[in-house]
Amino acid sequence: MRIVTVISNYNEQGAIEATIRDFRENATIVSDLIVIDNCSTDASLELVKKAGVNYLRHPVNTGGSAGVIKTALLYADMFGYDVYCHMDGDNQHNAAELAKLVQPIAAGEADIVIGSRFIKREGFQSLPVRRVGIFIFSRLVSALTGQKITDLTSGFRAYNKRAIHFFARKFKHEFEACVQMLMVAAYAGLRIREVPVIMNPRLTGRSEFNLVNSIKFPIFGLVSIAGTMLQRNTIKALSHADQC
Ligand SMILES: Nc1nc2c(ncn2[C@@H]2O[C@H](COP(=O)(O)OP(=O)(O)OP(=O)(O)O)[C@@H](O)[C@H]2O)c(=O)[nH]1
Ligand SMILES: [Mg+2]
Repeated sequence: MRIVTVISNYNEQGAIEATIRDFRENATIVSDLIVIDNCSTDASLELVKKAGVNYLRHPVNTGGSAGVIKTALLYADMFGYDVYCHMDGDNQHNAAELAKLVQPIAAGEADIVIGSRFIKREGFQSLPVRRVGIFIFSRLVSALTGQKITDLTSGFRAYNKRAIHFFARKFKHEFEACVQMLMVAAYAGLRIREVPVIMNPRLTGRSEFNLVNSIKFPIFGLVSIAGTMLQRNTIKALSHADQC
Protein backbone atom coordinates (compact mmCIF):
# COMPACT_ATOMS: atom_id res chain seq x y z
CA MET A 1 0.00 0.00 0.00
CA ARG A 2 1.52 3.33 -1.09
CA ILE A 3 0.74 6.15 1.33
CA VAL A 4 1.36 9.88 1.04
CA THR A 5 1.08 12.13 4.07
CA VAL A 6 0.37 15.77 3.29
CA ILE A 7 1.10 18.54 5.75
CA SER A 8 -0.97 21.64 5.13
CA ASN A 9 0.94 24.88 5.67
CA TYR A 10 -0.15 28.47 5.75
CA ASN A 11 2.06 30.83 7.73
CA GLU A 12 3.05 28.18 10.26
CA GLN A 13 6.62 29.39 10.86
CA GLY A 14 6.26 28.71 14.58
CA ALA A 15 5.11 25.12 14.20
CA ILE A 16 6.03 23.65 10.81
CA GLU A 17 9.48 22.39 11.84
CA ALA A 18 8.02 20.63 14.89
CA THR A 19 5.28 19.11 12.72
CA ILE A 20 7.82 17.72 10.24
CA ARG A 21 10.03 16.48 13.08
CA ASP A 22 7.02 14.77 14.69
CA PHE A 23 6.29 12.96 11.41
CA ARG A 24 9.90 11.88 10.95
CA GLU A 25 10.38 10.70 14.51
CA ASN A 26 6.98 9.29 15.46
CA ALA A 27 5.08 8.10 12.38
CA THR A 28 4.99 4.31 12.39
CA ILE A 29 3.47 4.02 8.90
CA VAL A 30 5.61 3.81 5.78
CA SER A 31 4.65 6.96 3.93
CA ASP A 32 5.99 9.59 1.58
CA LEU A 33 5.76 13.14 2.90
CA ILE A 34 4.90 16.36 1.12
CA VAL A 35 4.08 19.83 2.39
CA ILE A 36 1.47 21.80 0.46
CA ASP A 37 1.96 25.50 1.04
CA ASN A 38 -1.03 27.76 0.52
CA CYS A 39 1.09 30.76 -0.53
CA SER A 40 2.48 31.59 2.90
CA THR A 41 3.86 35.07 3.45
CA ASP A 42 6.01 34.23 6.48
CA ALA A 43 9.24 32.21 6.72
CA SER A 44 7.54 28.79 6.95
CA LEU A 45 8.30 27.67 3.39
CA GLU A 46 11.99 28.45 3.92
CA LEU A 47 11.89 26.17 6.97
CA VAL A 48 10.27 23.42 4.89
CA LYS A 49 13.02 23.73 2.28
CA LYS A 50 15.66 23.71 5.00
CA ALA A 51 14.17 20.49 6.39
CA GLY A 52 14.59 18.90 2.94
CA VAL A 53 10.92 17.95 2.54
CA ASN A 54 9.20 17.80 -0.86
CA TYR A 55 6.74 20.63 -1.25
CA LEU A 56 4.20 22.20 -3.56
CA ARG A 57 3.32 25.87 -3.35
CA HIS A 58 0.08 27.45 -4.49
CA PRO A 59 0.79 30.63 -6.50
CA VAL A 60 -2.10 32.32 -4.67
CA ASN A 61 -3.76 31.68 -1.34
CA THR A 62 -7.03 29.81 -1.84
CA GLY A 63 -8.70 31.59 1.06
CA GLY A 64 -8.92 28.55 3.31
CA SER A 65 -7.54 25.11 4.02
CA ALA A 66 -9.91 23.23 1.66
CA GLY A 67 -7.80 24.42 -1.28
CA VAL A 68 -4.86 22.45 0.07
CA ILE A 69 -7.00 19.32 0.43
CA LYS A 70 -8.12 19.62 -3.20
CA THR A 71 -4.54 19.88 -4.39
CA ALA A 72 -3.55 16.96 -2.16
CA LEU A 73 -6.33 14.76 -3.59
CA LEU A 74 -5.24 15.58 -7.14
CA TYR A 75 -1.61 14.91 -6.26
CA ALA A 76 -2.44 11.57 -4.63
CA ASP A 77 -4.60 10.55 -7.59
CA MET A 78 -2.06 11.63 -10.17
CA PHE A 79 0.75 9.67 -8.55
CA GLY A 80 -1.39 6.59 -7.86
CA TYR A 81 -1.28 6.56 -4.08
CA ASP A 82 -3.53 4.11 -2.24
CA VAL A 83 -3.93 6.34 0.81
CA TYR A 84 -3.64 10.07 1.46
CA CYS A 85 -3.20 11.08 5.10
CA HIS A 86 -3.71 14.69 6.04
CA MET A 87 -2.06 16.57 8.91
CA ASP A 88 -2.25 20.25 9.79
CA GLY A 89 1.00 22.20 9.87
CA ASP A 90 0.28 23.73 13.28
CA ASN A 91 1.42 20.60 15.14
CA GLN A 92 -2.08 19.89 16.51
CA HIS A 93 -2.09 16.32 15.19
CA ASN A 94 0.18 13.54 16.41
CA ALA A 95 2.03 11.55 13.76
CA ALA A 96 2.15 8.53 16.07
CA GLU A 97 -1.62 8.23 15.50
CA LEU A 98 -1.42 8.09 11.69
CA ALA A 99 -1.40 4.30 11.92
CA LYS A 100 -4.82 4.40 13.60
CA LEU A 101 -6.21 6.35 10.63
CA VAL A 102 -4.77 3.94 8.09
CA GLN A 103 -5.84 0.74 9.86
CA PRO A 104 -9.59 0.74 8.90
CA ILE A 105 -8.62 1.54 5.30
CA ALA A 106 -6.07 -1.28 5.21
CA ALA A 107 -8.74 -3.61 6.62
CA GLY A 108 -11.14 -2.55 3.84
CA GLU A 109 -13.63 -1.21 6.37
CA ALA A 110 -13.66 2.49 5.46
CA ASP A 111 -13.02 4.91 2.60
CA ILE A 112 -12.46 8.00 4.76
CA VAL A 113 -11.18 7.86 8.34
CA ILE A 114 -11.45 10.88 10.63
CA GLY A 115 -9.37 11.33 13.76
CA SER A 116 -11.92 12.48 16.35
CA ARG A 117 -11.05 14.20 19.61
CA PHE A 118 -14.61 13.73 20.88
CA ILE A 119 -14.69 9.94 21.24
CA LYS A 120 -12.38 9.57 24.22
CA ARG A 121 -12.53 13.28 25.05
CA GLU A 122 -8.85 13.52 25.89
CA GLY A 123 -6.44 16.30 24.90
CA PHE A 124 -7.36 19.62 23.30
CA GLN A 125 -11.14 19.82 22.90
CA SER A 126 -11.35 23.22 21.13
CA LEU A 127 -12.96 26.39 22.48
CA PRO A 128 -16.39 25.94 24.15
CA VAL A 129 -18.28 28.01 21.56
CA ARG A 130 -16.70 26.09 18.74
CA ARG A 131 -17.32 22.77 20.45
CA VAL A 132 -21.04 23.53 20.54
CA GLY A 133 -21.01 24.33 16.80
CA ILE A 134 -19.07 21.15 16.00
CA PHE A 135 -21.50 19.11 18.12
CA ILE A 136 -24.62 20.52 16.45
CA PHE A 137 -23.31 20.22 12.89
CA SER A 138 -21.86 16.75 13.51
CA ARG A 139 -25.24 15.57 14.79
CA LEU A 140 -27.03 17.18 11.85
CA VAL A 141 -24.72 15.69 9.22
CA SER A 142 -24.85 12.28 10.94
CA ALA A 143 -28.65 12.33 10.89
CA LEU A 144 -28.78 13.39 7.24
CA THR A 145 -26.22 10.90 5.99
CA GLY A 146 -26.73 7.94 8.33
CA GLN A 147 -22.98 7.91 9.11
CA LYS A 148 -21.85 8.63 12.64
CA ILE A 149 -19.58 11.68 12.78
CA THR A 150 -18.56 13.45 15.99
CA ASP A 151 -15.70 15.68 14.80
CA LEU A 152 -16.54 16.95 11.35
CA THR A 153 -14.04 19.83 11.51
CA SER A 154 -11.09 17.54 12.19
CA GLY A 155 -8.47 17.87 9.48
CA PHE A 156 -6.68 14.76 10.70
CA ARG A 157 -7.97 12.27 8.13
CA ALA A 158 -7.05 9.48 5.77
CA TYR A 159 -8.64 8.89 2.36
CA ASN A 160 -8.42 5.66 0.38
CA LYS A 161 -8.04 5.32 -3.39
CA ARG A 162 -11.79 5.35 -3.98
CA ALA A 163 -12.26 8.56 -2.00
CA ILE A 164 -9.18 10.15 -3.59
CA HIS A 165 -10.38 9.32 -7.09
CA PHE A 166 -13.93 10.48 -6.45
CA PHE A 167 -12.88 13.93 -5.18
CA ALA A 168 -9.97 14.35 -7.60
CA ARG A 169 -11.69 13.26 -10.81
CA LYS A 170 -15.44 12.99 -10.45
CA PHE A 171 -16.65 15.70 -8.08
CA LYS A 172 -15.16 18.74 -9.74
CA HIS A 173 -16.93 21.47 -7.80
CA GLU A 174 -15.43 23.64 -5.12
CA PHE A 175 -16.10 22.33 -1.63
CA GLU A 176 -15.39 23.21 1.94
CA ALA A 177 -13.74 20.46 3.87
CA CYS A 178 -16.06 19.97 6.82
CA VAL A 179 -19.82 19.80 6.36
CA GLN A 180 -20.00 19.72 2.58
CA MET A 181 -17.15 17.34 1.84
CA LEU A 182 -18.41 14.74 4.29
CA MET A 183 -22.00 14.98 3.08
CA VAL A 184 -20.89 14.63 -0.52
CA ALA A 185 -18.73 11.66 0.47
CA ALA A 186 -21.65 9.97 2.21
CA TYR A 187 -24.01 10.57 -0.72
CA ALA A 188 -21.35 9.15 -3.04
CA GLY A 189 -21.48 5.95 -1.03
CA LEU A 190 -18.10 6.42 0.64
CA ARG A 191 -17.88 4.83 4.08
CA ILE A 192 -16.78 7.25 6.78
CA ARG A 193 -15.31 5.92 10.01
CA GLU A 194 -13.93 7.76 13.04
CA VAL A 195 -11.12 6.71 15.34
CA PRO A 196 -10.25 8.37 18.67
CA VAL A 197 -7.24 10.68 18.65
CA ILE A 198 -5.64 13.20 20.96
CA MET A 199 -5.09 16.69 19.59
CA ASN A 200 -2.82 19.44 20.85
CA PRO A 201 -3.72 23.12 21.26
CA ARG A 202 -2.43 25.53 18.63
CA LEU A 203 0.56 27.22 20.29
CA THR A 204 1.61 29.68 17.58
CA GLY A 205 0.31 31.32 14.41
CA ARG A 206 -3.23 32.29 13.52
CA SER A 207 -6.25 30.05 13.51
CA GLU A 208 -8.67 29.86 10.61
CA PHE A 209 -11.30 30.22 13.32
CA ASN A 210 -11.84 33.89 14.13
CA LEU A 211 -14.78 36.16 14.91
CA VAL A 212 -15.83 36.60 11.27
CA ASN A 213 -15.56 32.87 10.56
CA SER A 214 -17.42 31.95 13.72
CA ILE A 215 -20.42 33.82 12.28
CA LYS A 216 -19.77 32.78 8.68
CA PHE A 217 -19.20 29.05 9.26
CA PRO A 218 -22.65 28.19 10.69
CA ILE A 219 -24.40 30.19 7.94
CA PHE A 220 -22.27 28.61 5.22
CA GLY A 221 -22.74 25.25 6.94
CA LEU A 222 -26.53 25.47 6.67
CA VAL A 223 -26.35 26.69 3.07
CA SER A 224 -24.02 23.84 2.12
CA ILE A 225 -26.26 21.29 3.84
CA ALA A 226 -29.26 22.51 1.84
CA GLY A 227 -27.26 22.73 -1.41
CA THR A 228 -25.70 19.30 -0.97
CA MET A 229 -29.07 17.72 -0.21
CA LEU A 230 -30.40 19.15 -3.48
CA GLN A 231 -27.47 17.59 -5.35
CA ARG A 232 -27.90 14.18 -3.76
CA ASN A 233 -28.98 12.32 -6.91
CA THR A 234 -26.34 13.99 -9.08
CA ILE A 235 -23.65 13.02 -6.57
CA LYS A 236 -24.88 9.41 -6.53
CA ALA A 237 -24.82 9.29 -10.33
CA LEU A 238 -21.31 10.78 -10.40
CA SER A 239 -20.04 8.13 -8.03
CA HIS A 240 -21.17 5.43 -10.50
CA ALA A 241 -19.77 7.18 -13.60
CA ASP A 242 -16.64 5.60 -15.09
CA GLN A 243 -15.33 8.63 -16.86
CA CYS A 244 -13.38 11.54 -15.49
N1 LIG B 1 -6.05 30.01 8.13
C1 LIG B 1 -5.69 29.28 7.06
N2 LIG B 1 -5.11 28.07 7.25
C2 LIG B 1 -4.74 27.37 6.16
C3 LIG B 1 -4.92 27.89 4.85
N3 LIG B 1 -4.42 26.99 3.96
C4 LIG B 1 -3.95 25.98 4.68
N4 LIG B 1 -4.11 26.20 6.01
C5 LIG B 1 -3.69 25.24 7.03
O1 LIG B 1 -4.85 24.55 7.45
C6 LIG B 1 -4.63 23.97 8.71
C7 LIG B 1 -5.87 24.11 9.55
O2 LIG B 1 -6.13 25.47 9.87
P1 LIG B 1 -6.39 25.93 11.37
O3 LIG B 1 -6.49 27.41 11.38
O4 LIG B 1 -5.37 25.32 12.27
O5 LIG B 1 -7.83 25.32 11.67
P2 LIG B 1 -8.28 24.54 12.96
O6 LIG B 1 -7.26 23.49 13.31
O7 LIG B 1 -9.63 24.05 12.64
O8 LIG B 1 -8.35 25.63 14.10
P3 LIG B 1 -7.49 25.72 15.47
O9 LIG B 1 -7.96 24.60 16.37
O10 LIG B 1 -7.82 27.05 16.04
O11 LIG B 1 -6.05 25.59 15.09
C8 LIG B 1 -3.37 24.63 9.28
O12 LIG B 1 -2.32 23.71 9.18
C9 LIG B 1 -3.12 25.80 8.32
O13 LIG B 1 -1.75 26.08 8.19
C10 LIG B 1 -5.52 29.17 4.67
O14 LIG B 1 -5.71 29.65 3.58
N5 LIG B 1 -5.88 29.82 5.81
MG1 LIG C 1 -5.35 23.98 13.76
